[in-house]
Amino acid sequence: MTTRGQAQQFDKAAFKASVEKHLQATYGKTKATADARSWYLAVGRALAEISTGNLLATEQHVAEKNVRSVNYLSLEFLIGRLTGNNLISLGLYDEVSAAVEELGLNLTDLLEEERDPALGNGGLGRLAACFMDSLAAQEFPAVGYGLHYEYGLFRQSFEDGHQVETPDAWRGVEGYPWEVVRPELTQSIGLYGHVETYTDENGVACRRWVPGMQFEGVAWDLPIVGYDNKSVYPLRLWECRSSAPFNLQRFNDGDYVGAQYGQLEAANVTKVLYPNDNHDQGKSLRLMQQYFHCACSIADILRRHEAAGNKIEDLAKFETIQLNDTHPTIAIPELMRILLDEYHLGWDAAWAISSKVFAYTNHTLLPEALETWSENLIASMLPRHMEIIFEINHRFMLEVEAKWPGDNDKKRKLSIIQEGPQRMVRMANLCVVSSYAVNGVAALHSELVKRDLFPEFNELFPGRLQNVTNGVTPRRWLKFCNPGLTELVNEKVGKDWPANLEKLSGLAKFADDKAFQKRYMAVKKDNKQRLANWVMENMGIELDTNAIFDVQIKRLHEYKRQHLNLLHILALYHRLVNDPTFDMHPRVFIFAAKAAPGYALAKDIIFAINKVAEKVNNDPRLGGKLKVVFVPDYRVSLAEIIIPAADVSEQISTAGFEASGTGNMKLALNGALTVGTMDGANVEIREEVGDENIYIFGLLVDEVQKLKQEGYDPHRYYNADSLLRAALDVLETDEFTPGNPGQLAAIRQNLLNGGDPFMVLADFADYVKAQARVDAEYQDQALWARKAILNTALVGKFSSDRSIRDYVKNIWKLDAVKR
Ligand code: 26Y
Repeated sequence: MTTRGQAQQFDKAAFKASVEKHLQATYGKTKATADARSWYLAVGRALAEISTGNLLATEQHVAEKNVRSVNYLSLEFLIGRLTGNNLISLGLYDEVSAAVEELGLNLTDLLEEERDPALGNGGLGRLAACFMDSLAAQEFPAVGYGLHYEYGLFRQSFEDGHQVETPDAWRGVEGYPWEVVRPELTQSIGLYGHVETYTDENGVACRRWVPGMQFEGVAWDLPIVGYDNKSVYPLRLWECRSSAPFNLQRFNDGDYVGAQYGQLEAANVTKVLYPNDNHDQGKSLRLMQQYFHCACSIADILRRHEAAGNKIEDLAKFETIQLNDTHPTIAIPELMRILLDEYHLGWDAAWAISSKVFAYTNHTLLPEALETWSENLIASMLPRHMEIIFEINHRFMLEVEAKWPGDNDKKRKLSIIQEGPQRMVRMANLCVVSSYAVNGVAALHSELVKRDLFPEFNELFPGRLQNVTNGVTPRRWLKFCNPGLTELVNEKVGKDWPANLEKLSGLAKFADDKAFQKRYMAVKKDNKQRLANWVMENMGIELDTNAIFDVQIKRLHEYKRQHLNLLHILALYHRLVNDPTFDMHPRVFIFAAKAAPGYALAKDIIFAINKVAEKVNNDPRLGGKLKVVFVPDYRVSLAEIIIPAADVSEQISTAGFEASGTGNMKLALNGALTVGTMDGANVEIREEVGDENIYIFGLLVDEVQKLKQEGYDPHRYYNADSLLRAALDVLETDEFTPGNPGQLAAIRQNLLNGGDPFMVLADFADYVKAQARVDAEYQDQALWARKAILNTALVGKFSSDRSIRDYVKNIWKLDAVKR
């Protein structure tokens, strides 16, 4: 990795001195007492000094230019480790590597000391991180706004095959070296209380909120370092603290312990990331988190706007706010409240601003993931916001009446308020009504948003519903995680592909070049060896790098169908043991996934895969043909090892359920061939790489929907397919849980008697066929190499730089500001 034109000036002696200074002054260690962790911290701090300087300078530069910015609001930013990535963006990887070597250290080892900041669950949070990277790389002015959780996503281990969760104190005792606290940006945030009417100095009756509780929001900035440029943007994370050390009144009344309650409660607000992915639970503390996040962020946006000397009427000219799913929806009534009650604008003036500021990204069609909050909860926690939501809805209902006079079904369906024993606020409806743009995250998904989720909104607001296909940052997901392939690619297409991923298409002409194929496959083999070493060291399982490395890495969810993968493994196992005519190329099935702690079936699936792994990995009858590895504690830094080592990428969701997927893009970029359904971005990956370079199987969206309507019967498939029967029935035995039959039966129960909600059985036979094609074609190494090379070459579209340019052009309308 070499230095490029825009790279940071680097003074090695000064850098070493800075590291040694931090080792002592910041972390209290001498060279004699320092361990690897303290050295990593000191190196991190020394680097952060550079990026913080650039962050403050960029902030000032952007403010002086007074240009339009995007504010990306997200409850999750799954950024992963920053040190290695920032070194690449700064163009200092080799320089710092040499500098730390002179201190007697190895950079690769030091980087392993960093804990992953796991401030997100999965795809949605990781997308936010890739987007920040691409905004900075292309210098589109941006601020990321999130929460400074004390504990990130739980850490996962296995005990006798069962998932065990432990807290993730990602900052450690010493704090995270890359973050900088910004006390001057502190915000004061209210909750609860009541709304009152008062008369202003002009004799006008006004409404205002009198909160019953006050919190403080403290800003922590993480630097998002622009690749090959001098811009650094803030990822601003809010930490909740109690405003006063205690409630003075109660303290004076002698209630010392009660007086500290505020503090205890405030400490809870940003204590921990909710670990649910695509499943709404409606917990009141979560609403508190959402409001705290939005109130701090909106106040900070308005602070910047005013500091630049801009008028409030011009807010939409200078600021746009992207809502990452509905999680920050409460920002909408919060901005309206401030415009109405603090700036004293009339409703129409306030709405004219607000409705041009917000844009909303939808990430899911799953009904259980669409957020609703009870009116009672909102009214008690945020009484003024509830009034404003009612007013937005009232005016919207008039629009619906004008469009479809007398049609009460339409009103019921579109209303922001869902009627029932408990009235509920539909956050997605509030978003669509209040945003100037709404987008899905892949072409198919966006079509389904228009056709199935919001058809009437699409009629009412033509052009509002759009598509922006997701992408991933090529810096982290190729250049940083796959140095071997990076070197090959540099040689063939030049070194500017990390900022221009379409340039990878220049590789296509080498797809049939035998020498290139050999080198490409040699890189893959090295990467497989690196993963095999990791698995040996951490799990004690030996892997043969001649085997096909087949990976499924993503959250554990029924719709993602890890159990379909499992049934295929059971089918292979059954054949290897019982069918002497059956043979296959050795294959290693690699899983990594966390299950939401309350999601019983997801945990059952993890347990089943672990139990099958135990048996299969030690069964001498299989001659080492089949290995199953469930890697614990899936996280960004593990993905960085697994993805470059993958031959096969499992993207096997039921068609219509995976909005996009982004792991599919990372894996294809690193030369894994996709086995996938026509779902999410798989459809577009197929379009790019061509049908012969991907293994597509399974029902199409319309077939899934039709089958469901006609009455889907899983028994039909069970009765017709003896291999499927064998795979399912073995789950009732004690084959994998000796002495304890039935421990894996819940999965079979769900599929056969639970109605198989995600049509696993319907897709089983076609999946097995697709996998047989993988097996056959892998044996022809030249053919496989060609396909893998073409995958790397042809997925340039899936750079998050392109996604961001789509947002900029079609939604945000920003100009780049070069530093
Ligand atoms: C309501 C709450 C419990 C909730 C929390 C997290 C709901 C959803 C989520 C997370 C959703 C998520 O990660 N969605 C994924 O977003 C990716 C980025 O767009 C998509 O690639 C992926 O298909 C989608 O499942």
